[in-house]
Amino acid sequence: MTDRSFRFTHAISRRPSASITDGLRAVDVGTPDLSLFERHHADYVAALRETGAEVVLLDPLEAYPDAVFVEDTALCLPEGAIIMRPGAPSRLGEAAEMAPHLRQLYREVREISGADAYIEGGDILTTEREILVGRSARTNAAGIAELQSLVADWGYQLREVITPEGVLHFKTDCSLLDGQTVLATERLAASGCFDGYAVIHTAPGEEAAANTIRFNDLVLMPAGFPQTRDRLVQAGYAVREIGNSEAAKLDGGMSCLSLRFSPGA
Ligand code: CIR
Repeated sequence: MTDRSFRFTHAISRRPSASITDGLRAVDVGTPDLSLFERHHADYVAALRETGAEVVLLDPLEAYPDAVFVEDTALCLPEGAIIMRPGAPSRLGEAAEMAPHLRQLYREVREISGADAYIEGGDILTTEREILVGRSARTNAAGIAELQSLVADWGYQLREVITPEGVLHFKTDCSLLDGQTVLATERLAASGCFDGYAVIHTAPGEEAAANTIRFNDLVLMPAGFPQTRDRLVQAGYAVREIGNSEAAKLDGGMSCLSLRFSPGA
């Protein structure tokens, strides 16, 4: 077994724009504060860089309030990148904004192009052995089918899983910790989608801690979830807590804020 599911040479992140106040949200729990969001984002990028990776930091995109959540625009695999078709109409144009940056780093970039195909990166979890894709309000059957056809010749077989009702993305409720271990909410793990993996559950009441990222030697997790943090530390992970209060107002977590990859690995 290799560890290519969590070892990365590169990441791409985008600074939040002033238009972040218009970002999508399921429930309005307050307007995000741009300067605090910028500070959290800077801490996040610094932590990625600390692991030795090259982080491409893109300028804010005022025209797209949710553009800071770059993860939804692409799926990055060692063999190439796939440009997504976000299911939120206000976010569709973000994918074309990301494509040129990936073309600079990858030899092969493919695109989801079907007019009725929708898929967002937040619904895709790539593990050591497979790619899990959750159907959701943002990701439909046509999007999943087109993704499958685009990655088949690279040797990938997708597994369709369920994004729990009322949860934005599949990865809102889970994240990969290493080649065989995931962090997941109990409500998601109960679906059986992680049978065969070791599962660490978020602590009761701390479901919002599930969206972390394993990035090289660090696990970045949102600050404010001490019981889940302790579970990860006890399991031996090097945890870095990052302020996430402003992204959380827009249903965002750690994975949404970057694309992580090793082109040609
Ligand atoms: C949205 O609703 O699209 C954004 N406000 C949040 C996107 C979060 N992205 C992610 O979980 N991958």
